[in-house]
Amino acid sequence: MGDLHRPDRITLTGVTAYGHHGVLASEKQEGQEFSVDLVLEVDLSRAGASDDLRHTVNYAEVAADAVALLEGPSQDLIETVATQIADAVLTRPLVEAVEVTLHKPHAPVGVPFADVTVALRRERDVPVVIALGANLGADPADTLERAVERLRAVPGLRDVRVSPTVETDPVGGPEQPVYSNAVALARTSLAPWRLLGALHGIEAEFGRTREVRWGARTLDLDLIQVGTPGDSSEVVSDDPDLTLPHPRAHERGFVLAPWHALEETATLRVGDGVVPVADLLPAVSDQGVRGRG
Ligand code: A4P
Ligand code: MG
Repeated sequence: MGDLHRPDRITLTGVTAYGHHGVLASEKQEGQEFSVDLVLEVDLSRAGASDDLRHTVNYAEVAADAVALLEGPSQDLIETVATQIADAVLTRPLVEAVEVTLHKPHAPVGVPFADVTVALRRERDVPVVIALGANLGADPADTLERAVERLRAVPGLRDVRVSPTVETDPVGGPEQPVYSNAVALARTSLAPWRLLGALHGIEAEFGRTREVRWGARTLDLDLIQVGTPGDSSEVVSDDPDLTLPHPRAHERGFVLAPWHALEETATLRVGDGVVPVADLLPAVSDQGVRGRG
């Protein structure tokens, strides 16, 4: 989304269904027509370049979700139904915000009128886990501190909290210096792909170049997990450009130990299961993760 104030949008108007929402018994029994307009704020740059449906939001699925709620269990208030529709739309990871306008043109108003609507906008708000690593430059631990300041400045990323920094022996790759590692937790409205773009931007600011996989680096920022494992906010992806949860996090002490130090109750998806991070620690205890003096 080039312009923060003019995000890319998908608009769907006049999605209509017969429902039974209303305070009056007659409304609940007989029902009436409802319709909904949706404005989805979605980053369309990747889909625009790839022409791949997986890189955008399928508006047919969104329309079906809205119809299911319009036709679904009777609510007294259209405010409730509009909120339910917003929440359902926001479970799609590419949607950063949604505006819902719900029309009830046959409401029992008692005077001639054309339409009544409620309109609301809701933003995506999910937890994220970001791993930081550095083993080049004058002071890798200082690099991590400055990187956290940059994370705090990313629009759409809030409540950034950071673990103590640990010193860790390198895992994999060629022979290379000891790492400083830390883990940050935050909440975000950003789609995972856009958050990864922001992380790559910060890596570049710190002079990161990509030559050797698993090789030494001034700064590495990895997305470990998006959403809460096991609930509707969780994002699972096998896209090689953005795999979630991070495919190696569960076996890496340099991620698990600082994460657990920050969030004792943390959980991580491993395959089909959701596992407390605490339970993964014993298997990585020989990886050489040390607190700093
Ligand atoms: N990518 C896919 N999924 C993700 C994700 N969840 N988060 C893609 C971030 N990137 C993801 O990453 C390569 C590509 O992975 C990216 O283009 C992205 O689209 P990279 O950061 O360029 O390369 P990398 O860091 O060398 O690879 P990777 O796979 O991130 O490596 P790891 O597994 O993170 O290992 N030892 C210690 N002690 N401490 C460390 O921090 N880090 C590594 C890197 C190795 N050994 C280490 C440490
Ligand atoms: Mg990386």
